[in-house]
Amino acid sequence: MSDDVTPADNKLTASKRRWATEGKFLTGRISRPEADRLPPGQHLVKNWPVLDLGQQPRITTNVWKLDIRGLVEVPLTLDWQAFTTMRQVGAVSDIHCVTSWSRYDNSWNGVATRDLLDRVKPLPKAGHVLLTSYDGYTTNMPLADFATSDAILATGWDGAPLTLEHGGPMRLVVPHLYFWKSPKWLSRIEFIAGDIPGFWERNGYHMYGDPWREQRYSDD
Ligand SMILES: Nc1nc2c(c(=O)[nH]1)N[C@H]1C(S)=C(S)[C@@H](COP(=O)(O)O)O[C@H]1N2
Ligand SMILES: [Mo]
Repeated sequence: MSDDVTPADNKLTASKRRWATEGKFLTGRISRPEADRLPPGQHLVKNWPVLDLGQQPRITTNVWKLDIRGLVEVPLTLDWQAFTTMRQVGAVSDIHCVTSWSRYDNSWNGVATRDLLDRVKPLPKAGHVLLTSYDGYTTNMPLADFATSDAILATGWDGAPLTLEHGGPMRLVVPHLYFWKSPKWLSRIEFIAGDIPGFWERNGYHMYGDPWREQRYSDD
């Protein structure tokens, strides 16, 4: 009997530790009744609006690369072949845009941020990530948020390759933050110690951007 208990306990302890780490930085990740699925001030749309700085960089997969730099043990540059041969996962999540639309049940596929983190091994002093895209867009977030279990480096949506207008060939999706924190056409992930504001964060948006606390603008 006790032989069965010990491994199970270890597994449970590991899970609990992981849940505690995730929960530490997050609100809105506890399960909610369906009626509370829409964050305050949001309305539901069925279409999928396109929002960006107006320039959609056309990066073909033969020249595409992703740079992972900064406070990591193993800096990496991945080309399309190397990236798409990493373990592929699916994730279904809701989109909440700061301009007040939300879209439910988006089905993504790609590489889990956790699998990337396992490869590059962030150093203990890495507290945040600064993300840069092929159109010059930048955004920032705590490492703990980048590392959530449903955050995905997405190459597909709804069973098809992600379209250019929505960030193809690859975008990040971090569903528990407003959608401006999900950079399209991602090209670089830099691990940094302290938080550095990205494009919208320097232009009046909130540094963190939790839809459940309506963290839309920086003076909130
Ligand atoms: N590279 C890049 N990523 C970006 C943006 C951008 O301008 N450039 N806009 C952000 C904003 S404000 C939103 S709401 C979403 C929109 O994504 P969508 O066009 O796929 O709906 O992308 C985010 N990621
Ligand atoms: Mo947005």
